[in-house]
Formats: sequence, C-alpha cells, structure tokens
Amino acid sequence: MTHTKHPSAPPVRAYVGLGANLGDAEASLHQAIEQLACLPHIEFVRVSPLYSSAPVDASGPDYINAVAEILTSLDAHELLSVLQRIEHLHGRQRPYRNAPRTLDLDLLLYGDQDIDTPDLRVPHPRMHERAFVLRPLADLDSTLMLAQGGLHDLIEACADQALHRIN
Ligand code: PH2
Ligand code: MG
Ligand code: MG
Repeated sequence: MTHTKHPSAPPVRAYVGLGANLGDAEASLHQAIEQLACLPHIEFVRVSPLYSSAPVDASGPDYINAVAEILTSLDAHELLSVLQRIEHLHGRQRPYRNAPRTLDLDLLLYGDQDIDTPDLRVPHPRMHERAFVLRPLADLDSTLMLAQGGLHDLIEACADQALHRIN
C-alpha cells in the first residue's frame, strides 16, 4: 500500500457506502467491513444497520446496503484504491454500468472535501437521491449536511424507494 504523504496530519472522517446484490451479499458486506478495519492507516469507527432494497437505476436481485464510518490518514485517492482492491478480492467484475455486483464500495464523503477528478468525485454525485445511502448515513450521523440539503429532507424526497432494515 502507498503510505500517506502527510503522516502527521490529523485523520479525516470518511463514509464508505457498501452494497452487493450477487452471491451472499450480507456475508460479503460483513467481510468487507473486517477487511477495511484491518488495513493500516484506517481506523474503523462504526457501521450502520444493513438494509435491503430493489435496485435503483439498475436491474438484478435486491441489494444489501450499509454505510461505514472510518478515520483515515490516507488521502482520498489512496483510500479509493484500497476500496477497489477489496472489491477485486470479492471477484468484482464490471461488464457494464450498474451491473449486478458481488461488492461495491463507494467513497461517499471524505471530511468536508469536494473532489472532482476523472476517477473520483466526492461527495458521491448521486448519494443525495438514494435512500439506500441516505438512511444508513443518517443512522450514523443525522446532522450531516449535503450541498443539496439535510439528510432528513433528502430522505423524504426519495420516500418512494422502499428500504427494509435487516439487522
Ligand atoms: N448501486 C448502484 C445502482 N443501484 N440500487 C440499490 N438498491 N443499491 C445499490 O447499492 C445500488 C443500486 C450502483 O452502484
Ligand atoms: Mg455504487
Ligand atoms: Mg462503485
């Protein structure tokens, strides 16, 4: 793993969205959380409850989703490559956009930073309209504000996306 360029900087609080709808999705999420928590430069803080929901803008089996909160001294791109490595360990393939997947790890928020590069946009560009991200995120910190509004209002705006808490 690449080491942070700023080892003495205070760690950044980041939120990672987890999702899966192929294989044993629930087991994959639990494993991915373990794998994330074991990595150097990442301190696992907590994970939301797990939720199931129908695919949004996609097809295939229902998804299992959750959000994890971490503290990290990795920069955002280093964190992205760590997340991609864990996806790869789970056999993630990318046959087409929004294809069903064994594991999807999305960097949702990285401190209060706005990042817009070809390979990474943070805050995640669609998170404000996805109940499967907003609900578990609100379980972790209901006071978080996105550019589009507070979590409570954003959750109400996507109330048509049915979400079932499973633990
Ligand atoms: N992820 C997508 C597209 N649609 N729908 C649900 N319910 N959960 C997801 O994680 C999800 C999705 C692309 O990443
Ligand atoms: Mg995703
Ligand atoms: Mg993704």
